Amino acid sequence: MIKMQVFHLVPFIFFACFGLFNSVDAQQSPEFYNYTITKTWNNQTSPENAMISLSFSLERDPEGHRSLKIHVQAPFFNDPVGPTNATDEPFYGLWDFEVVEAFFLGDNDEYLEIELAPSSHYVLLYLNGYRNDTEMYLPLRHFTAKIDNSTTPPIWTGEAFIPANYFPCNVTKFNAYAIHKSDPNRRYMSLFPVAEETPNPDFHYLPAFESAPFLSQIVNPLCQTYQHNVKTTWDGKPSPDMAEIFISFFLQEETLEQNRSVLMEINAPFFEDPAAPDAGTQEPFPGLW
Ligand SMILES: *[C@@H]1O[C@H](CO)[C@@H](O)[C@H](O)[C@H]1NC(C)=O
Ligand SMILES: *[C@@H]1O[C@H](CO)[C@@H](O)[C@H](O)[C@H]1NC(C)=O
Ligand SMILES: *[C@@H]1O[C@H](CO)[C@@H](O)[C@H](O)[C@H]1NC(C)=O
Ligand SMILES: *[C@@H]1O[C@H](CO)[C@@H](O)[C@H](O)[C@H]1NC(C)=O
Ligand SMILES: *[C@@H]1O[C@H](CO)[C@@H](O)[C@H](O)[C@H]1NC(C)=O
Ligand SMILES: *[C@@H]1O[C@H](CO)[C@@H](O)[C@H](O)[C@H]1NC(C)=O
Ligand SMILES: CC(=O)N[C@H]1CO[C@H](CO)[C@@H](O)[C@@H]1O
Repeated sequence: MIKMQVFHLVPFIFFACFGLFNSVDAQQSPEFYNYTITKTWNNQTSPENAMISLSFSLERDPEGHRSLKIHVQAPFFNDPVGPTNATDEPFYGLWDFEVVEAFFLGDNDEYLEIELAPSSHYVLLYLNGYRNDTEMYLPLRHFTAKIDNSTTPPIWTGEAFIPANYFPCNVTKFNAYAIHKSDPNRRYMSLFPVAEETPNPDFHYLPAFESAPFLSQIVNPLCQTYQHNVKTTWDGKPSPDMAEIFISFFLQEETLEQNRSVLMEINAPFFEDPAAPDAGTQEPFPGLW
């Protein structure tokens, strides 16, 4: 009888996993979602007539990880001059330099803050509620920036792949920004600005964020769960013990440390009948059924 239940479960788990991987592997040619920042944070025309173009597309990074690709094109002020620190590590405090930023808001006021600089520095923060940093050093493996001094004004372009598993669940709104020049001419620009009479710039002001159709395509695989419960015997009859077994699958995207896998979580009544085998748990146990 116990063996029957095992046979019943094995194909079920197999098909569930098969479905998960299939849905993830579908890759379409990318569509671009383009935006241009032209206003200051409080809805004024930029004194420099600065235009910052952002283009988003859902693409896999060079290592095959699902990502949001961000392409930036912006005037290069070289004011303030960028930092000289190494560019392969997050630069906490990059907002004090020349930067272009994008913030993505999801469930429970969780949001991802992305800052990219012409000097190839970056910083990515994850926040849980208004200005509540919970991650400040998220690594970005694929970001390149280029400066072109041959144009007037000079421009910089940048291309970053933001891993899908960095985003909050249910990304519904976003905003984008640019900061350049030095005090007293420091400029704070916003894609979705606030009203003119607002006293101070605050890029974390979440009510200014707006929705966009592409945001629903940013799916963090860690947010996807598949739940099933088993409450019948192998032949479809109700369990004589009223037993109900809950099985959840969490699709894990590959990380730096781990290949892609399915996390399976089980919640079941514990009968202790028969008693557990008297053997170590470090090795597979043939005959567990
Ligand atoms: C959107 O941006 C992409 C990448 O920068 C560019 O190739 C494309 O021409 C832009 N599309 C439109 C309609 O401007
Ligand atoms: C940049 O380099 C300076 C000088 O070495 C150091 O004091 C500073 O902490 C570095 N900043 C960051 C954000 O790593
Ligand atoms: C900030 O985030 C932490 C960690 O997620 C959470 O426990 C805390 O309640 C948050 N604080 C506020 C003020 O939202
Ligand atoms: C562009 O000009 C700035 C100074 O204005 C200089 O620091 C930088 O190296 C130049 N970059 C290139 C690619 O020529
Ligand atoms: C910004 O200005 C435009 C008109 O130029 C207006 O339609 C819009 O409502 C303003 N936005 C805010 C947030 O005040
Ligand atoms: C991930 O997969 C690669 C290629 O199959 C393998 O070489 C590597 O050992 C795996 N890493 C882990 C942590 O399982
Ligand atoms: C409101 C909403 O869209 N909720 C969704 C959030 O994300 C989870 C996991 O992807 C979905 O199951 C919810 O429907």
